[in-house]
Amino acid sequence: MKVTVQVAVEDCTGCGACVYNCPAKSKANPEKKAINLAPQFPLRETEIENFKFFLNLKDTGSSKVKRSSIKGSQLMKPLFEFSGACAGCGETPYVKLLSQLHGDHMAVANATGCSSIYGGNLPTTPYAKRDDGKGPVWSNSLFEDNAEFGMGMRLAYDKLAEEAREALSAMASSGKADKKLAEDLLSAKQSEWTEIEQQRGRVADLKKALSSKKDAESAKMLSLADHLVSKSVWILGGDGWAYDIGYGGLDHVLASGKKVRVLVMDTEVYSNTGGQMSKATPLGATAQFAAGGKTLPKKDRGMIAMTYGNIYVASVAMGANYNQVVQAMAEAEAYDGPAIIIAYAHCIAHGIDMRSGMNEAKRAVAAGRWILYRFNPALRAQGKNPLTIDSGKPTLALEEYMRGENRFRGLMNSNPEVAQRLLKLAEAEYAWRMSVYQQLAAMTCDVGQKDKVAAAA
Ligand SMILES: Cc1ncc(C[n+]2csc(CCOP(=O)(O)OP(=O)(O)O)c2C)c(N)n1
Ligand code: SF4
Ligand code: SF4
Repeated sequence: MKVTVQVAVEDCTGCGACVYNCPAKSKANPEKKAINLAPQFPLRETEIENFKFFLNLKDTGSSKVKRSSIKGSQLMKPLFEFSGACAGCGETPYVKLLSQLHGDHMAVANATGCSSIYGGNLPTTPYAKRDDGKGPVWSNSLFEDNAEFGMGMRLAYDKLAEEAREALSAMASSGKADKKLAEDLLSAKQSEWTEIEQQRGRVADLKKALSSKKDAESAKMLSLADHLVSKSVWILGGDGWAYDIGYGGLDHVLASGKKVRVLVMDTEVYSNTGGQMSKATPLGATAQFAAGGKTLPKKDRGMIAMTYGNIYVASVAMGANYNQVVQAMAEAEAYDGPAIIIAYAHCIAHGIDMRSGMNEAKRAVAAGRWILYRFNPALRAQGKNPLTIDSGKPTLALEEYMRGENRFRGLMNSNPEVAQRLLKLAEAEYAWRMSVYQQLAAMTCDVGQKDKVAAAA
């Protein structure tokens, strides 16, 4: 397969991330890559035309690719584009990927924070739609109640789907709707995106049949028909929301057992208000309100969610393992219950060269500071250990990693004694945390659940 990457040159922020991360170098001149930065003029003139041509290409991606793979997902049209985030932001790649995987039937509840600002720079929006008009719906709620806001969306969708199903059953029984079509609509599996597309086809058939009818029952069914297609509610926000201000509500919503998915973009500070310390700020980092370096460890948000046992939990870092992020987003979507993904997101507040943000994520994982894992309760029911650790043993000294980011290095320069003490505490903390996770992942989990779960079904 041949692929062309077409840059929307008028919207390129010049962040340089694509060039930095591009693995394809010219043999003759390693400085030259498959994608390179150059002054906008005169390139802009020709590239505007090329981009117009690109936009007019028919989108054939969805039927031919395996969406839940790295390559397949990247051939899907992003339904999140041209946001107002900082150049090279570490949050937006997660939202873009999510929109490629599930955007066509996704409803987003967005906590206030950077993601609500770049995600809702009204009157424009970076959220987009497919050629057939399908795309994410999005709304923003308060910093302190966004999980509850998403839960409200879930309950509303569930209620509308229930009403639609009841109305269709009644019409099929009274002969006002085609029995076979109604049966297919009511029994359709919709866990795979291909199944969702098939259901859309059936809904279109139903709507066509109803459109010529004038009675009130048909009109009601017509207004409810789209709710026969399953909707995926994704609750998005930053660490300030998920670890601190919205924590109680988020815990409540996760404990409800409802099918909601949560994506925490963890920049480890309150980014949107200038980088204040949150409970996600790592030990030894400086931030606003932690000018002398944070002396306490990062809250383990994922571990808290795992203690419930029935919540899908993943910890991911795109720059360290792209595949694992795609896998986690696909598994969270497929899981029949609540799910939370905690995603490492680099940010201008970290004091790094933003071109290299993906590499910083890789370094955080290599230093053992960020563990990649997936906890899938579906495995528990099979007597298997639900926890899979996706990152290996640390290969990078913590001190070396810390020297690479201003948020740690600042303290190393200004107060080396305190920095050394915090470094030792951090080394102990990460070794302990890794050991706990490894032991949990090695546990024997077959204690007869399989039979008990089967008996309860
Ligand atoms: C109750 C409340 N307190 C403070 C604010 C101001 N505020 C808006 S966004 C924000 C920071 C959000 O941080 P985080 O959740 O980590 O998201 P990020 O900006 O890092 O993506 C704050 C403090 C607010 N909107 N509501
Ligand atoms: S990654 Fe950055 S430099 Fe590359 S095309 Fe996108 S905005 Fe432009
Ligand atoms: S402040 Fe950080 S999280 Fe917010 S848009 Fe900028 S880089 Fe992204």
